[in-house]
Amino acid sequence: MFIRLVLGISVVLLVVATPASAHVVAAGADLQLAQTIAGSEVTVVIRGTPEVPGPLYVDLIAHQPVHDLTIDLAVDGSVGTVRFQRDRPGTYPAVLHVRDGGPHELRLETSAEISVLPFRVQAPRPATWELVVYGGFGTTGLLLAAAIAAGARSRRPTAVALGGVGVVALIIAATVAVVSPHLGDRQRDPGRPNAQAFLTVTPDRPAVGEEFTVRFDLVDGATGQPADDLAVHHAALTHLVVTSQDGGFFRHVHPLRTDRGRLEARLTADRAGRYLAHAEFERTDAGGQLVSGRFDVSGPVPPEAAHPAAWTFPAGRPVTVQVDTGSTGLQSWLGMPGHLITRDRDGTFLGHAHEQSAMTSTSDGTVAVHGPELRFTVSFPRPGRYFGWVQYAEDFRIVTVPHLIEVTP
Ligand SMILES: [Cu+2]
Repeated sequence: MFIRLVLGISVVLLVVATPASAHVVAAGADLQLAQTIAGSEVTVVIRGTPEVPGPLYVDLIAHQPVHDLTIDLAVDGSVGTVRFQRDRPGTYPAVLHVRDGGPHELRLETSAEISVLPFRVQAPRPATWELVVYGGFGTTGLLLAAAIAAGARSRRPTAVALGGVGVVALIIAATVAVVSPHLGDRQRDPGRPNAQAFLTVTPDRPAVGEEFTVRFDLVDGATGQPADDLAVHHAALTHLVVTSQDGGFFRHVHPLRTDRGRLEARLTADRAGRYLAHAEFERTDAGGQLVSGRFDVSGPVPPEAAHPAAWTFPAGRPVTVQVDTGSTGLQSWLGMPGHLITRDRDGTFLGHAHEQSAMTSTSDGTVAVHGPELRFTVSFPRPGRYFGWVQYAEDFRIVTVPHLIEVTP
């Protein structure tokens, strides 16, 4: 009977426990999301909120090029405004207000663009299991003290009854204490399929120098509904890499979520020809995905793209390359000191490596990036010519250095 009671309480707790989410904003745990807004790389930092209802601190970290731009923010009906100033990169703070814990949406709006970012506020109150554990141990202590007192007065039946109830409380508290580390874990859903991605480019054949929109619509392959459950993956909902086939054009941007399952970025091409769009994202509980599409840009045929530095590697073997940035003031971008994106000539292969060794977390929670060298370990499955782009942040500017990579048999 006691065991049934204990199991019953455990089941109830499993049902009421809040599922873990990749978008959780809790006290002391900030959420970082990269967004490309009006051509600027912006890191949206939603600070862990100390209490609900209470203030929600949102920082927009703008990277160069920064233009004069007004961004309206809204959450839970509270609004704020941030005004970027031309050539003034850095942190632009805003204070909003949240009424309660649970799922929320942060809306960012400019005169031309809208993005809606889902996140979850974890209310900083004790979890149910904590109340049961502490309550159970507290009750045990009181009851056992009472039992001892009754025993001392030779009231044996009372002592036995109090002691028995005390033992039950102890069992419940101990059981919950043992299982509680697992209560917050969401059951992994192995059946969730990859999203199907549909690329739309508007206009469908952009011209050189003309702004166009790249849109990926993500659809759940099983239900046909928008796949709108993206986890935060390397500090963004989606990483979009758009390159020209000849490697001369490269943009790594972070599309806006303009609708359920819809991600959009605006770009301007500088050369005609075939282009490739690769999007990297991760559905919650479904693992990472890389999807791609192609489109053409019209205009005069450009001269062959120049890739100044060249590396030569053997195929099929990991190699570590060292890049000297010449800077000791590197900043973390997308949670890493450096990124190396690689692509083969026809675009069927896209690789993304990170430099992590140059970064350390300091005791106050900030990230220190050492320089000036960045190291990347990469391997290429097949021989051939590849393009590589090293990216890092310095003085709130994203630096991109193209490389040509010859992979030998
Ligand atoms: Cu990215």
